[in-house]
Amino acid sequence: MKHRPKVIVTRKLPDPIETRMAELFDVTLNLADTPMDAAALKAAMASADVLVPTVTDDINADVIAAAGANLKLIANFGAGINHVDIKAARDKGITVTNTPGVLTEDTADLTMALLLSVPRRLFEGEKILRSGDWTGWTPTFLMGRRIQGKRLGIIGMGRIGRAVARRARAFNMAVHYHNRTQLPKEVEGELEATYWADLDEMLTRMDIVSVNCPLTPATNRLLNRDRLKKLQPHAVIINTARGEIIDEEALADLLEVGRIAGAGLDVFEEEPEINPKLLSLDNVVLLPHMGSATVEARTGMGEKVLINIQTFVDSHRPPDRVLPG
Ligand code: 8YV
Repeated sequence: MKHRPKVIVTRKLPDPIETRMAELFDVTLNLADTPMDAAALKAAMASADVLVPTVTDDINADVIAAAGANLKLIANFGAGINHVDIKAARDKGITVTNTPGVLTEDTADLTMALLLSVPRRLFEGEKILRSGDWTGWTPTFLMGRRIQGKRLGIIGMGRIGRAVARRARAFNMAVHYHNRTQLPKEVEGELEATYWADLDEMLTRMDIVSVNCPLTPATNRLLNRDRLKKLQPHAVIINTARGEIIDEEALADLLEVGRIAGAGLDVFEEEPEINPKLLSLDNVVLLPHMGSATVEARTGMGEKVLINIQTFVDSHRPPDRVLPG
């Protein structure tokens, strides 16, 4: 690849990252931050050497087919790469990279924030206070549920799942997990985590469930209506991974009738659309996909994008190469 590759960035990135990109590459930035539609993405793929997309860009097989002969790298800004057709990219000889590791702790923090907010009814309290309806302390006002001693079932024990487990141990929760593969015994021991090979069995026993796995064909709607019904009525579900992993309509139905006690959601099936049923419920806390929204994480993600592009330009293997699953 040429020394100063033509790089097209689909969204506005943190200023220091954009400045460094301009120093290193022949870069086209999106300072207005207007989302690019399929036609704009195809035009970018046709003319660039490197595309830097985000979760808001659907880099499907059709968009990849529009790639010009020079397009050799898709350097995603973000860890999740479910919005990129990795196989289509590989078939066309395009390398795909992502930005894992630098957003782990912040996403785990946000998971814990939701995990605390829902059982302790923080947003209901906030709402009442701001609406001027608070008439003062009473012994039975806004009673929630204790966190300590509860069973947390983590679905997906990668970097983020493990970071959530460490935090949960500090809150004296009992950590359980379901994962494609069981963790090495020493890691399990360190996290004091109990493995469930069978997700259904784990779900029936948990007080709180946290979704921390990537979205793949295998995890799409992993928590379908039948599985959600396996949860105990007092259970709370937290999702900071991808909306598509849960059947959102089924979740909203079950929350509405009190068949599931509560939910804390940072991600949704049709972002930025939110199921209106969810919006009307008091037992859910909803956030606008902000798990990695810290200056530190977003800068770290940008730095990873820079390193991935530069190593690729220098004919080395980029550190965060994603392989087709
Ligand atoms: C990012 C995320 O904000 O990294 C991910 O997978 O979901 C978020 O942290 C987003 O993906 C940026 O593209």
